Amino acid sequence: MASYPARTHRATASETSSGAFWMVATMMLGFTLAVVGFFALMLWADARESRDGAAEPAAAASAIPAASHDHATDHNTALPLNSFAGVVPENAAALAEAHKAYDATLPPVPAGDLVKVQMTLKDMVVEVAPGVKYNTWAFDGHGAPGPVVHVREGQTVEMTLTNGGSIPHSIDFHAARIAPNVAFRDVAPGESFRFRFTASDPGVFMYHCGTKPVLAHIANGMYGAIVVDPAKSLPAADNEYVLVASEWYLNGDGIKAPASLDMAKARAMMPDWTTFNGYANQYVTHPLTAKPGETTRFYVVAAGPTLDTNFHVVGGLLDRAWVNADLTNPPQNGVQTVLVPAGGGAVFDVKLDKEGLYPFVSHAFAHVDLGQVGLLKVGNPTGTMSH
Ligand SMILES: [Cu+2]
Repeated sequence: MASYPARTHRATASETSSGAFWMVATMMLGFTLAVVGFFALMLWADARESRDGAAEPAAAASAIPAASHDHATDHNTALPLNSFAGVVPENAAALAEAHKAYDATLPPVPAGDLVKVQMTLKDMVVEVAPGVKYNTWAFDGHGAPGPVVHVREGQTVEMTLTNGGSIPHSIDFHAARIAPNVAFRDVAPGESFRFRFTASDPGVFMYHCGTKPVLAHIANGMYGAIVVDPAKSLPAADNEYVLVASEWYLNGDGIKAPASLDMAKARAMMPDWTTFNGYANQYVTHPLTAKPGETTRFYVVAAGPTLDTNFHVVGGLLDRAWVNADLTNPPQNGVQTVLVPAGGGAVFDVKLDKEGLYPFVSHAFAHVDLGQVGLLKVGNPTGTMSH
């Protein structure tokens, strides 16, 4: 049997001198790096100073109304960014009470094989929170979101888009299988454009303006939901509500004068308000309703423009969850929170047997803090919700 004695290593004269060489070389290299590092630091400080200097005209530019493309394509993202989160006038509670909440009720499906949808775009001021005004580019003069479109699988949608705004816009339906360069093309101000698509896939889908920069067009309120019922009906639900989640990026508090888009904050994903159906906390003041034991169906779209929504009902479970709004497969059952990605949707059934106030939220709690919370009022409970 062969044996393998342990090998020891003894430095030879030539190895010793080469070791000394490497030691000196390493020291030299270290010194060089220190010098280069120092100069790099100086250059960085210099660049930072000149960038800070450039921030002033950029801040002035942010006062330009949202309808300006120059502002939307301004790539300044200098920090710090001013937050207007939670800034409301003193009479906010009264204003919230007086606000007419966006009707979340799912409208009925029109009869016939062809569903004609007509929207006229309009530049308009809306409120995104009590007393907080914002310059939107709105689909169909509704503010944001645009109207809910409700069709059945197999129906044809004929969309007529009239641009009553001041810059080009378009409409992109996620429910459509269609060449976008044709159907989702820009429509110039004063012009109309019509296209058709067949609603071949059931679910709840986002629609939005797809004109560049899309971030600015969606952030300015150009989004909505289309619900496509499956040909084979879902289990019956007693109440059906549509919630479009989105976030707002303001260049001012919007109290004295309407705010416009702060593109730097949109890029930095630093919203001032996050909402269901365009207005912070509106269903806290004006809750959605159900009776004890009823099944309530939520069609949820996360319009973004960038942030997801983590849908959750406090005090309940999502009894049925059609994740990603895939209505062709069985739902998941009894789940707590489901991610609705930006640009995506999901359908949830919630059955609540006990009378009470049940908050529905994005469980990413910064969103709740910024306004993405509502209440489902089951029965006629007494008292208020403490959180
Ligand atoms: Cu647009």
